[in-house]
Amino acid sequence: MTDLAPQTRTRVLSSLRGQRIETASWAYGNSGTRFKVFAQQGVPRDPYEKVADAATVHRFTGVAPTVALHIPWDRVDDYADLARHAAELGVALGTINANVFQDDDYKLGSVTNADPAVRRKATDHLLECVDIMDATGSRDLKLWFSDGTNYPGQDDVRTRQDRLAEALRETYARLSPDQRMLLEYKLFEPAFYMTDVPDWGTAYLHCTLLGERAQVVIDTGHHAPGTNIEFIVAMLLRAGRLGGFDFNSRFYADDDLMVGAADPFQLFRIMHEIVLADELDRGIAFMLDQCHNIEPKIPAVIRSVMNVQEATAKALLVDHAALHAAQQAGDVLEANAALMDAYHTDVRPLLRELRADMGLDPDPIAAFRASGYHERVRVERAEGQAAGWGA
Ligand code: LRH
Ligand code: MN
Repeated sequence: MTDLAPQTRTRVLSSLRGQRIETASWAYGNSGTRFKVFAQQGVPRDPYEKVADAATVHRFTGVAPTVALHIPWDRVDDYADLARHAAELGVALGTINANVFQDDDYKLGSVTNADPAVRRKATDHLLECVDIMDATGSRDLKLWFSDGTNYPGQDDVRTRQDRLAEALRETYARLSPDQRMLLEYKLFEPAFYMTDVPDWGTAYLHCTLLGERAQVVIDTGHHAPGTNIEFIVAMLLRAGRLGGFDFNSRFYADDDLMVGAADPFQLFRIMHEIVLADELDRGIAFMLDQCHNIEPKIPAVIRSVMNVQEATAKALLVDHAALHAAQQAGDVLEANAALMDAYHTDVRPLLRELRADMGLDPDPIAAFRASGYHERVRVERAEGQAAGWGA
């Protein structure tokens, strides 16, 4: 990209070099739909092997130094030892995800259940996840609740919110000053009438009642079709409550496809709001939350990291001065053009240059394929039970 002004090139390359994208341990395991889980060869069998795959993604991309864990899918006897294993491989353990959506007791809800014993059990799991954060050194506890109802009248909406608030309050009080609670919302599924945390407004309200370190997570697959997600990004940034993203993409519902695969323009518009607010490296957790049901998993995660890099590079190329001037002048077409010019810029040569500068192969996927890593783990991991969602 020879036509970039030198200071623009320097600014964009340094921002991209400092980008941090967290991958998900469960993306390396087998996953599928209610119809079928297509097992793949070479899939990790335990959290140690999942961390090794995450470290491989970081080795070839240079910008994915942490991996999120999901409890109990990633339960181990010694979390400090797992953290040591990660450090030896050049990565660190990231966000701890609680799981109160796979236990028979949670059929009618976990922290919102009418039965106080079930609520106690669910809240104790959230507290256990904070204990794990203390052992792994993780900053963030991410909470997604599948809680909801399938039929009108099944349960009382406000009473369930009171129960949810109580569990969040007790868990928030357990956090230490350098730890955060990230509350994730989702419109529907597995509940099909009402979800107790269905949208950003509900998540935001609960966070404001808890404290500064309670922040909202935007999972890009959790909205009604047609939702303007970048508007939600702007609103939560303005309120200082945007804690992070679960990046993925979808054509219909919570498809958990590779981020940027279904709607690269939407990902660009989201990263434009982040760059415009100068919030690229100020603590927002940029996480991938995907399932690679039919495609090879590690190359899919590498491709996803590259998609986020490309959207970010394009957002960093928006001429903010021209955009602002056109907006002030009410010049609709010029303002839109300021974004579209950046979006239509082929940033792949710049990213190849960045990787070369970072001592990496400009083509991470080709480099991974040439590394023989997959062939090696396919043999090493032939025995034993491959990891999965255990649903
Ligand atoms: C729920 C969700 C949540 C996770 C799970 C793996 O759909 O997005 O973030 O806990 O996927
Ligand atoms: Mn998610």
